[in-house]
Amino acid sequence: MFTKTFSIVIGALLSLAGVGSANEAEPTQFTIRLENTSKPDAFTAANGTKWSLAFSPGTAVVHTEKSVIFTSGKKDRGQGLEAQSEDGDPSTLARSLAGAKGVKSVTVFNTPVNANAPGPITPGAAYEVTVSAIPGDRLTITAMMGQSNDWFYAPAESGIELFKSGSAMSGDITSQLSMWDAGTEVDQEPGIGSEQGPRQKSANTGKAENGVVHKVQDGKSYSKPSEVMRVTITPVMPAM
Ligand SMILES: [Ca+2]
Ligand SMILES: [Ca+2]
Repeated sequence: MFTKTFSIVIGALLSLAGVGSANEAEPTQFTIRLENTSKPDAFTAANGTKWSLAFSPGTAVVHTEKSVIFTSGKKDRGQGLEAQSEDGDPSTLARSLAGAKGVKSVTVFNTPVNANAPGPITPGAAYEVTVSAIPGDRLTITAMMGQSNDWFYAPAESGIELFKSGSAMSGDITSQLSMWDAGTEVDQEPGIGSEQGPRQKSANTGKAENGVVHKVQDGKSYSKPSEVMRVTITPVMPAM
């Protein structure tokens, strides 16, 4: 009697394990929302000019390897992070990353929610993008700090874990982002620099920096993602 019960229990456990692994092989879809929570004219330059913060189009990259886009303390790899950070143009970066080792997908986001055309997100506006992933996958998103020479928002180079102990991540992930300097263009004062995104005469204009990718930690609110943006991730339940 005991033996029979035992084998029934084992059989049930085995079939549960089978169901579990089938579910794990099924990718989870995630909606990522990046919202500009800053206020219009929130910032004042040294010369008294008021300016608003905007974030550029960017990439949402699902990857398995760490450091697929940059390495902190090393020079930019020349794969498009420069155009992302200086001009708010993620297209070259997206092309370089597509099919790269350890990269599973690259999705460009460039059109704000409820807008008809690509453009930056101004205060109150948001981008939304959907990616799919399985346990073990990581997420990196990139977007330019639009009033800078070469600053971009991204998580640490290892990316954000999309699953914890097999469960899909959900909620506010803003605290996992930082603001980085790509080390490719010499910085001017944010919001008024003549060679910055909104004011430069054409793309890729400005004094070359020949520096390394590094975090910007100047104490300003726009350098702290949680003070100027909200990034949330929501697993989308599969249709039954
Ligand atoms: Ca710089
Ligand atoms: Ca520039």
